[in-house]
Amino acid sequence: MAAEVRIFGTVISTYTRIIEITAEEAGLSHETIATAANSPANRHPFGKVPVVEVDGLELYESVSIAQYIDNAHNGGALQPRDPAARAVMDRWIAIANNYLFPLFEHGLLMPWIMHLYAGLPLDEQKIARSLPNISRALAFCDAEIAHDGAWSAGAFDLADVFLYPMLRGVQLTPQGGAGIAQCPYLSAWMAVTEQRGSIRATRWESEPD
Ligand SMILES: N[C@@H](CCC(=O)N[C@@H](CS)C(=O)NCC(=O)O)C(=O)O
Repeated sequence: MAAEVRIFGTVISTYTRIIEITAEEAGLSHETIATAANSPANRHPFGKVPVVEVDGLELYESVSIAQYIDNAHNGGALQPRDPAARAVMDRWIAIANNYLFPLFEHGLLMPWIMHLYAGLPLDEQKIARSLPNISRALAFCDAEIAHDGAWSAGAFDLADVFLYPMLRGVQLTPQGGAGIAQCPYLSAWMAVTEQRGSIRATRWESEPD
């Protein structure tokens, strides 16, 4: 029988995992169909992944997909009802999508992915150029958690769903792992979050147990 959520995306993609986590949280079966971002098979109009089939709908853009799954199948449990808490969650998802992901992806993750999976030499100069900004971003997250809990102050919500895979990808690189280790509040949040069932169930193959 086909899974309830069909996710067309690359297997080690941050955004594919965001949707996998959301489906797990909603108790929906899901399968990921390997689809390269810029391939003819990909139906995203801007060549991104994932594209998702659920309830006879074809959805793209992860905020929209995650909110749909949570609203339609999880009673909105991953979205605070209180307007102020909702604004905090939305702000952190925007920070994750607009600032953190591009910084991490281009400056650190892609150089490592191209090295490990495409056999190219590691672009150490690009990483070195990006590290100061990445360190500042990690320190910002750490200070925000220390100050008022930031996105982690309330119950587990969509901000956690978006931020964990982004930060986990960073943590799995030598430079990112060292950077996060210097951020005690961020490290503590990661250690707690990685124990959650939906996070454990969606671990990348490359992740150690
Ligand atoms: N705005 C998109 C972003 C998705 C995205 O950037 N996905 C990455 C993979 S994690 C991608 O498609 N990268 C390929 C590329 O940019 O060419 C969403 O929210 O779904």
